[in-house]
Amino acid sequence: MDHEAQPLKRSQVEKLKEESQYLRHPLAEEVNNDQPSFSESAAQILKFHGSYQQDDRDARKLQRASGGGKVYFTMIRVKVPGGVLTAEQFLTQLDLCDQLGNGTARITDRQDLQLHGVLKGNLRETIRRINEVQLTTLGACGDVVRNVMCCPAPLRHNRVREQLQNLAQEITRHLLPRTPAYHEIWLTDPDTGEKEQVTEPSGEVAEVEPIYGKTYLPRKFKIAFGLPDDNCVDLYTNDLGFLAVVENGEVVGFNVLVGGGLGVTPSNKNTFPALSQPLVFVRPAEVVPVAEVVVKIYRDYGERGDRKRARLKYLIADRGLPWFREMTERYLGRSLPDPLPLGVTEVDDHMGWHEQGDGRFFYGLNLENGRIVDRDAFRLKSALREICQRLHPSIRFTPQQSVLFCDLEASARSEIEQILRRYGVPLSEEISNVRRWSMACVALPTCPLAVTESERVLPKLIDDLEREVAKLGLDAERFTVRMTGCPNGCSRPYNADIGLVGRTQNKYSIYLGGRLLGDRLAEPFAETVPLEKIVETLVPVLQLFARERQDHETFGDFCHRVGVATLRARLIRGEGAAG
Ligand code: SRM
Ligand code: SF4
Repeated sequence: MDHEAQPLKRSQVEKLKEESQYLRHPLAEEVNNDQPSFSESAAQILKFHGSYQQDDRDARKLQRASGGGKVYFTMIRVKVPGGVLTAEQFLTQLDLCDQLGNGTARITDRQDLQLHGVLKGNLRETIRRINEVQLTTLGACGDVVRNVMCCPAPLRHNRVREQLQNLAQEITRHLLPRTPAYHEIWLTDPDTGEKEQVTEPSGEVAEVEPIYGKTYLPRKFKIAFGLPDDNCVDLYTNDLGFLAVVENGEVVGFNVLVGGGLGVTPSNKNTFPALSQPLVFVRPAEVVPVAEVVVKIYRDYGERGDRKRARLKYLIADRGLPWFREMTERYLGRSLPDPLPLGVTEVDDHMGWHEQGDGRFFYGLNLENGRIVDRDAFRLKSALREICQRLHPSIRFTPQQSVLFCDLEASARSEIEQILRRYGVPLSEEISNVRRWSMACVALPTCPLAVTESERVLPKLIDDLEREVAKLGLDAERFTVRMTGCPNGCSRPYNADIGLVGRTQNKYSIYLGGRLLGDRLAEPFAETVPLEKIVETLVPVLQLFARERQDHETFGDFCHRVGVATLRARLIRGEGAAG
């Protein structure tokens, strides 16, 4: 490590990581005690093992009134690289959410699966059973490489998707934390004494975590593989993106993009959302070594004193892209060619019925905000269970919180449709475009950082919005509506056509001018709009769009062309409503 890379000031989390002995202490001591919750230090280390300690924020008031404290539980994030899993693996997760969780699961917008409401006493069994079916939670959270995203569509008319998936799986394996602590804590029986046979790792960093070192990364790190004609992974929001260059049905290389990230801390004016920028071009064989190098530069030079400014995007903003390229080439030991002039032209959410190109079919089912639940007549969880049990499809999770049932015979179509109808689940084809392209983050009641609602209120907002959109004859339009319960940006609102960012209780900032392609940041249009006023604030903009759009112009492109500030000024003057 270069001497100028040595961090001067270190945050408390940095000290915890160092003292944890490769993510072991004090978690290992607390897992099996009879306390209902973890200490703050152990909860911090627990994140690296794929789990967050939370409490039910709806219940807080009641508990306070009855003189009780918070009732703690955990959320467990199961890592699913590229969103690929088997029906049996999926079924196991559905069993776990019923048997040891709160009866719901959630497909995330990074193709993972979350189990919610797992009590501390059930954590070991849950993680053990996840591992029993060859899935892991290791590194699903924490300051490491998170789930690697990749287009999930099983399109087999050429090798492109398979090549991307293979690389996503390879990078995942290569950059997985290697600490034995995970196995020791979750997968070793504490009663058999087998645990004692596991030796404490020596102080030799190279032996335990050759890539991460003993303090891991300064912050989370996100990687995705995308295609110019299908940016379904929202490539530009990742710390590191690989944009495929395709020739004659083969991936011949990638533009390497660096420095995407969306989290904002409004009290810190020095934080901002950023889209990644092209750095170099690499051949497929160089993807893994270059990813390792980028991770190592970030490890060595990323901010370790202030966690709010620790993401790669700030290192690149502070030092500049030329510096980052020079470092990449220095760490790699050779120079790399310039990136090709390449952008993205399309996004496919892969919903509905498709031929795979190998005689089989896949069906993309849109799950509203990824939440898997049985609620009254809407019995999505039961429907998913029955589809998996009867048809044994391969499963893929999408970066839009939805699911693909893959490798099906043509005859499966009517069976899937019948099952969905029987359980009151709308088919993707029956869902409006507005809903289909919407996403909400989790927010209340489990997310500790939420300042307001998101997942629980977006469906009703979409009901209202889809009516207005239909009235304007815009129902065939595709545009993204993404809502969060705080400015951290988990549903990626800052590059959406319409971004709704929770700012304080029941109030949201509205962002406009991003777009479905995901390659442009949105701009603030209105501040602290009450939830019930959001649709009426948007309608005049949609009216202007309906009247003034140019040929094939999308909503986001219209807002961007006219200018978000101009739109605001025109609406203040009362334009829009008068058709
Ligand atoms: Fe996120 C923190 C949920 C994708 C930016 N995110 C959280 C936590 C863990 C809250 C916490 O730290 O205690 C949320 C747990 C809620 C709960 O109760 O389950 C949470 N984030 C989610 C998920 C489940 C949202 C979803 O509806 O799908 C997504 C899980 C993805 C996964 O499987 O790994 C999720 N989060 C994202 C994304 C989008 C993406 O990665 O494509 C972003 C923006 C991109 C980025 O990273 O910049 C994102 N989450 C954040 C941030 C802001 C980070 C920053 O740089 O400032 C936080 C806060 C933090 O880390 O301190 C956060
Ligand atoms: Fe929680 Fe905020 Fe992320 Fe929503 S955006 S899940 S409220 S951290």
